Amino acid sequence: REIEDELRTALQRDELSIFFQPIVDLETGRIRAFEALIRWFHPEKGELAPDEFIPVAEETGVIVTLGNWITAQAARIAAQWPEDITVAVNLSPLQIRAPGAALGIRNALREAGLDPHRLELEVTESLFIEDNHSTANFIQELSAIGVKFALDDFGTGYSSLGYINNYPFNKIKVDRSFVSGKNVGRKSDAIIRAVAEMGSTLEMEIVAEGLETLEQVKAVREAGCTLGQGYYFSRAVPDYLAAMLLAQE
Ligand code: G
Ligand code: G
Ligand code: MN
Ligand code: NA
Repeated sequence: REIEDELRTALQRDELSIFFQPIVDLETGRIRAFEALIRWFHPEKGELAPDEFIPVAEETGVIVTLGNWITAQAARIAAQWPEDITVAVNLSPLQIRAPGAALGIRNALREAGLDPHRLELEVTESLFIEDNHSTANFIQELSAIGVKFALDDFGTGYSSLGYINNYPFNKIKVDRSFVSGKNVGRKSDAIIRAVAEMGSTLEMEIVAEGLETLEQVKAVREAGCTLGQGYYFSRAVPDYLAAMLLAQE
């Protein structure tokens, strides 16, 4: 596959870069974290969205090398931010199941000099469909040194409460389909409220994703979400702009 070969060389050619989208405290309006989101600036095709190449990277196994690079870069940049700001990195199931996955993360942290508490790994429910030892070990080993875990895209997969019961998530990210779009209404609002209620009891932060309007921000804050993310606050921006946003706080 053409895109596969290109992806292998994209790293060496410096075509990939990491953007950062703020995650905002809905009470204070202050930035609490940034989610790292990969971008590929292809010399001929222009900007490629992760949806166009992450699946290829997963199928071909390139995701392991790519993922290690992303975590290392994100950690290096986050190490320059104030100490109370964390960085969230998305992990593919395949990356987590690969041999030495936890070691790769630990090395990235050590090389960047980033406190493990300042790294949050975002995983989706699809990770647990194949419930195996390597997943459980990965999560246990890293949470033992302080790395945080967030359950991403919550509500789009199996949404089993068993995952929340069995794993040490400190955050749940409610999928943006509950916040915007044609299926938003009384039902989605009640679901967000229920998740937020659970979050407050279990001392988990609840992030509302995909916030695009002030109306949505008010609604999810009222429903009990503690954090928000979306174009209303900011798109994902290059690292120098992330630093500027922090300087303005
Ligand atoms: O960045 P959006 O901007 O387009 O991202 C689209 C999808 O790609 C999201 O589901 C997101 O989780 C995923 N994604 C973005 N960056 C990364 C990354 O660094 N690693 C992995 N595994 N997925 C990513
Ligand atoms: O699956 P994950 O949550 O990691 O993906 C984040 C994706 O959501 C990225 O593609 C990011 O660019 C996108 N995103 C972030 N904020 C918004 C928003 O306010 N509206 C929409 N439509 N997409 C958003
Ligand atoms: Mn995510
Ligand atoms: Na998400």
